[in-house]
This record gives sequence, structure tokens and C-alpha cells, in this order.
Amino acid sequence: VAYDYVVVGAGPGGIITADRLSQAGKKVLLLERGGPSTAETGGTDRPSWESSPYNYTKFDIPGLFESMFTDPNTFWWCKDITVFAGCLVGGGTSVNGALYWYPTDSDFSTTNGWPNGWQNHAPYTQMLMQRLPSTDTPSQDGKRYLTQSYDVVAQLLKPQGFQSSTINNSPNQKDRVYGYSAFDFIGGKRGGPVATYLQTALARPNFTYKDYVMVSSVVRNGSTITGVRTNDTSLGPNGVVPLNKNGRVVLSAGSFGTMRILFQSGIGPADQLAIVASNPTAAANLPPSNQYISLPVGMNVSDNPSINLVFTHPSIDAYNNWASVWTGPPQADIQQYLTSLSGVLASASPKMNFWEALGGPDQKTRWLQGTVRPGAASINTTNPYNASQIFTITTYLSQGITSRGRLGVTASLNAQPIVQPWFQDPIDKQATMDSNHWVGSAKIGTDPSVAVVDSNVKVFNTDNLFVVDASIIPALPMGNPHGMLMSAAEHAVANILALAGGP
Ligand code: 6FA
Ligand code: ABL
Repeated sequence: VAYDYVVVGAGPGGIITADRLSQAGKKVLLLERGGPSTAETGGTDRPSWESSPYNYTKFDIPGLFESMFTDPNTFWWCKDITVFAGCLVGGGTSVNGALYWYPTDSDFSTTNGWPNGWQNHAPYTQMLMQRLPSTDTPSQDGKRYLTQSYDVVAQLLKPQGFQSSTINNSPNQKDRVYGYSAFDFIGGKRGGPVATYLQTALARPNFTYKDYVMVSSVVRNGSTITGVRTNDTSLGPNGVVPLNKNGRVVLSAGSFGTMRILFQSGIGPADQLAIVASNPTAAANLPPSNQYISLPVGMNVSDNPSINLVFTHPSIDAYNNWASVWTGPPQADIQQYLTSLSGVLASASPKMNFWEALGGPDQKTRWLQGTVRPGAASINTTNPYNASQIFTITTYLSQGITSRGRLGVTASLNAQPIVQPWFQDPIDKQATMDSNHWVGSAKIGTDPSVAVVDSNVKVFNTDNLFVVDASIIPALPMGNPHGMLMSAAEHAVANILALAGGP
């Protein structure tokens, strides 16, 4: 079977793209290398303390978020990427903290690296907000739980001139504000694009979703993509999915996954293509070297530098550092969650976020974000402390940092950072670790010497290959990125549909 559009990767970028393409009547195939996550998608990874008839998985229950990092069997992480990346339906949005910020105007500014035309994000952000409104009261009884760390940090911030705010009611206001953490949870459970956009797509006869399918490359004849190479021979001869006349491919495999597919398709910097060419399996599927397309894939990468500040305060309930949520949280919390989707377990760990603009001696503004949560991931100190009273303030440098790193592959084609992006610029360092917010490896722009996709998110020097995921984002947004990425995905797919010459 041939398709109008093949979308590779069912993370937020891929799901939104596939939903909108299928809504426009296109025949769409969405391919995902991983399997189910939430119960709605067929996931079955339920905590042992959950009694029947309840059917909530680890991915559904917000309070299980911190266990993603501590469980013994972490099947949800991609094993061939050296940093955290979700390899299951929903991608990062099935395993992340679900902190959800509507984008600021500055996120899409030309100063922040976006080409002309992208400043008009408001209609796309509106479309996103309609499908996926944020909430800062995830508990279904409308109350807030475990808010001691919010109260303590508010007492620290107020004397410094910070104002309290419902953050997503005024997204542009980010200087010296704090508020309750906002999430894309729905009805006390993980929501995100899986619970919304994917469900409308699945209801359409012209949409096909296939999981456990690994895409290695696109098959191309010079600048024209003719198919998508997979490990599933039911999808086409030798596993190559054919395209309809004028058909198109959208890569949404994430900042590491999309890069690796481009390299294996002969698109990228010479040194990385040489690594692929010396891998016998991958080399067999590369185009001849005179068809290589030289683009700065993997360059220009950023991620927030972050520092965890750990404190104790007598008012804090550290919730046993979230260590027992998977094996056995307090009985009362289990009952409250199961019977009314309320209580501590109806939210992930963050309780408060704050932002502040910082001036620098280079006259640039860098923004600081703080995330406050009870508990602390790891403590290294010889000082005595009361573990039941700890809380963490993670401070991130976000918009305005100038440091950039580089992503690449190893000889066995594992994807990894090869130049760390943090603190390459000494003034970034002066203004203030891994934050899982990798962006920029297939940067949008107007000049193929420094960008990988054009303003329509089409890969330069190709006719019908597009990228819609975090890798197109040229510079970090103000907050945790998946909200602005979903707005960008709405905009990107609108541009793709409007671009002449398609199916
Ligand atoms: N962002 C936020 O806004 N708020 C948060 O609280 C937050 N927390 C986290 C977090 O706690 C963790 C541990 C991580 C890893 C990320 C967090 N983020 C947060 C970042 C956010 O989740 C990411 O920025 C966002 O998910 C990026 O979306 P993309 O669409 O760019 O990419 P994904 O990695 O989500 O999805 C790619 C999909 O493609 C995956 O499902 C993957 O399995 C699939 N795929 C990859 N390679 C493939 C291949 N070759 N063939 C087929 N499928 C492939
Ligand atoms: C994010 O955006 C970050 O990417 C995550 O790192 C962060 O979660 C979530 N949001 C929530 O703020 C943290 C956990 O709280 C830590 O316990 C964990 O050690 C860390 O992620 C790992 O990167």
C-alpha cells in the first residue's frame, strides 16, 4: 500500500502532524518504533497496588512520574540514545513531567532564530489550546496537594519583587513571576497529544498507525524521496513503504532519532556520513556518495544548563522522595486517586515554577526558570540532613543562552552528544547539567549553510522531505519546551499542507 504522507515517530511532533494531515483528507501512515504507553493505547504496565477494575498504567498516573527514573525495568527509554528519550507512543510526552507552558511571543522571535513568518504563532497556539488546555489544578477535586514547597519558596521570592501569577494566563509575562506548575494532564491522568490528537486521527479511515516499526532511512533518487525504509516487510518490498504520486515524508523521530535517519539517508556533515558508510549494514542502504546532501545536521544544538539546589525546611513533606510511589504509596492516597482521580497522585512532582530575566555584561538578556518540587533526586553531602524534609529548586538557564553543542553517532550508530552544549559561552556560565530539552539538530532557517530545514520545514535540497519535531527549534524557548513545540507543529503542518506540489 502506498501513502500520501508517511510520518516517522509518534511523539508530539509526529502525532500533531499526522492528525492534521489526515484531517485534511490525506492518506497517512504514522510509524513508531516503540509500543503502547497509557491504557488507552493498550499499555498494561500497572502498579501492583492498583486493584481491579481500575486500569491506570504508570504512564496514566501523574504521581508515578518520578518512578520513571528509578524503576528497575525502564523499557520506555530508547536504548540506543545515550541521554533520556522516550521510545513508545507519545515519545517524550508519555514519560515526561508534563510541565506545559503556552509559548511566549519571544519564543518565535527572529532574535530567537525563527525565520520571518513564524512570529505569527497566535492562531496555531490557539488551535493547540483548544485541543489541549493546560491545568494548574490536576487533582479532580479542584484542590492542591503537597504544596509546602510552593509556600516556602514563595516566601523567598516575594521579598525579591516576584509577583504571583497564573502563568499560562499571561504567557509573555515571565520576569519575576511565580505560580503553580501547569500541566497537560486531563481528568487526573496523563493527557497530551496521545489522549487528544492521536485519538481523532485513529478515528479516520484514511489514517493508519503502526507501532514497533523502526525506520532506518528514506530511499531517494537524488532530491526526490521515493520511500521509507523500515524493518517491517509487511509494509512493502524489503520493508520499504512506497509513496503515492507527489507523496511526502515527515521525520518526527525527535532530536536524536531524526538526525540518525538523515545521516543514514546520506544527509548531513561529511564526518557523520563517513561513520555511517563504515557501518556495513547501514552502508548498504546509503545512496551513492555523489548524491550525498551536505547539511549541518546535529550542529547548533542546545539544552538548558541546570543546577539542582536542595534545601530542607521543617514544613516540608518530602513524600519519601517519591521512592515508594511505584511499589506502595500511602493507602489513603491510593484510595483517593482510584476512587476520584484526586490527591497527591493526580499530579507530577513539580509544585511551583518561576522566571526571571538576567542581564549580562554582553548586553544580552538570559532567562532563568525555576522548578520547585518536594524530594530530591540525589543528595551528595557529608552534612547531616533530615531526608523527610527535603525539597529541590532546579534552576535552568533558558531563552537567551548562546552556547551550542553538537549531536552525532558512534560507530554502532548509537546517537549521542559529541560536543556538550552547556556553557560553551563563558557568559552563559557567569549568568548561573542535562535538562532533556534537546533542540536544534535540524534547525529551521533560510540559509542551508547553517540550517537544515527551510521556512516550510522542508529539508534543503530535497523535494519532499520534511521535519516536524524538537530538532527544528533554533533556540530554547522560555519554558519546558513541549508546549511551544506543539504550537510549532501546528504551524509546520499548516505550511506543509499549503505548499504546492504535494499529494
Ligand atoms: N518537556 C516539557 O515541556 N515539560 C516537561 O515536564 C518535560 N519533561 C521531560 C522529562 O521529564 C524527560 C525525562 C524527557 C526525556 C523530556 C522532557 N521534556 C519535557 C521534553 C519533551 O518531552 C520533548 O521536548 C518532546 O517530547 C520532544 O518531542 P519530539 O516530537 O521532538 O520527539 P520525541 O522524542 O518526544 O518523540 C519521537 C518519537 O519518535 C518517539 O516516540 C520515538 O520512539 C520515535 N522514533 C524515534 N526514532 C524512530 C525511528 N527510527 N523509527 C520509528 N520511530 C522512531
Ligand atoms: C522537565 O522538563 C525535565 O526535562 C525533567 O528533567 C524534569 O524531571 C521534569 N521536567 C519535571 O520538572 C526531573 C525529575 O524531577 C528528576 O527527579 C530527575 O532526576 C530528572 O528529571 C532527570 O533528568
